[in-house]
Amino acid sequence: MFRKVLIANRGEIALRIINACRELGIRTVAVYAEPDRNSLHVRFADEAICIGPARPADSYLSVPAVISAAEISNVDAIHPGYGLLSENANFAEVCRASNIKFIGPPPEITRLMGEKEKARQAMKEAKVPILPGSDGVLASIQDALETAELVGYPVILKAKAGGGGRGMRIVRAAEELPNLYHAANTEAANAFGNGELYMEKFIEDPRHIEFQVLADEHGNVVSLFERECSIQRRHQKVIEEAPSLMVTPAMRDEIGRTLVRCLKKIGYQNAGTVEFLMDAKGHLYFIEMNTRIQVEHPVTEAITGVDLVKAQLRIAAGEKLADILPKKLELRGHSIECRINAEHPDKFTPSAGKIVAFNVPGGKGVRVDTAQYAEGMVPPYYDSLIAKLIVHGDDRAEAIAKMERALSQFVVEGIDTSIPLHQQILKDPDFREGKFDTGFMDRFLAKRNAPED
Ligand code: MV4
Repeated sequence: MFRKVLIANRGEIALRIINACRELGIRTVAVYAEPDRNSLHVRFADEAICIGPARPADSYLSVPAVISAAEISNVDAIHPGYGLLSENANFAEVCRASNIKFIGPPPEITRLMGEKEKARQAMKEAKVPILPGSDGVLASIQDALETAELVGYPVILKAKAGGGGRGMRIVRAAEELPNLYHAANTEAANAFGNGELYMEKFIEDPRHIEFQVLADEHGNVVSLFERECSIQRRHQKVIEEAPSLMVTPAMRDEIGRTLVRCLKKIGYQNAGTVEFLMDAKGHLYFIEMNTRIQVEHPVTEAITGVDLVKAQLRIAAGEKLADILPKKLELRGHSIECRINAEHPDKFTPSAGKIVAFNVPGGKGVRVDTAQYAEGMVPPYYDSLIAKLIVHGDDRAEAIAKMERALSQFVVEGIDTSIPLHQQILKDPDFREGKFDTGFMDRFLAKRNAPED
């Protein structure tokens, strides 16, 4: 096992990784930007190194700053968490060249999955269901028009180098296509330095369902079932749960087996998430793969009992899945996560400043992942996520009841938070009945903000 690991992240995920290392007997090195000097990840790591000023490009996103800290502290490995450098293949390559283990897949795999159209073709070859669309990138507007005729409108143009909703255009008719192609092409070229586009059949208001996988460095792969993340606003997830109400045991098994076969073939390593869209008929289609630990990983931990961050560390240290996981993975109960953001619950404006009161709920089946505390500061420079509230019940109804109880006991004073928003969503009849898709938040906010009576 590693002797010492550097955590190239901040906030709740940095603390989450420190906790896993501590329990495995691994020493930890935190890195931090100046505004984070009083953060808990700095306090609870064995060592902490300031790597620069507030601006992420000059601190948490700076490859030289992070690598220098790793060299100075003489670590064996770096855990990147999520966001920041976690899906930067160049960073993983620099780690390799510096003889530091990057805790994640090899850079070649990260690069493959970052090229969305290549990932799509790799999944297609392994019989993972994909949406009808282009074979490879589109060569021209003419090519796009011909492909769209074959696929049938509406279609969606996506950037090969994109992901997460940036640089996409929905095309509903041929006459709109040239302008939208141009717009997507220009936007992608500016945002990602690569304007190449591909096309898929557009699914109206899909559900977003993702499968968690683990792969060791000896060719073994397992599926840890799915999470449903359809409660999103502007591509930011708000509430996640596991399992999905819409995935039957037969589908879970079928997709799981197919992914295991596919990822063995690709040579995948460490933790990963395979994203699917579900159409109104309940069919699942691959859209992209994330090569990192995700924010919502705790709902999978709740229903499987597996510590995914410990698994990442043990896999990266060369252990086999058979020695890490229980003999038979079983899905138990139902888990829900609410993302608590430092933002106004109605206006969604960010809310930075000093937290004056902070009470975290507890009790059976309640977990809070946070690096915040009373008198702590929420700096204005970073992501607004300040805590994740995760519950685990015997079934979905119990999970909802637990979440409502826990939210009512979660006190954050001094800044605005999304706690009241979560309380409103949990009361919504469609949410409670599981009748939702990625259009839920827009409908919910329209109802809430302009009630008929
Ligand atoms: C789609 C789609 C409909 N059809 N692709 C948005 C983020 C990126 N990961 C993929 N996205 C979408 N791709 C096809 N062919 C609709 C979305 C989409 C979406 C997907 C998941 C969760 C929320 C979403 C919100 C709007 C659009």
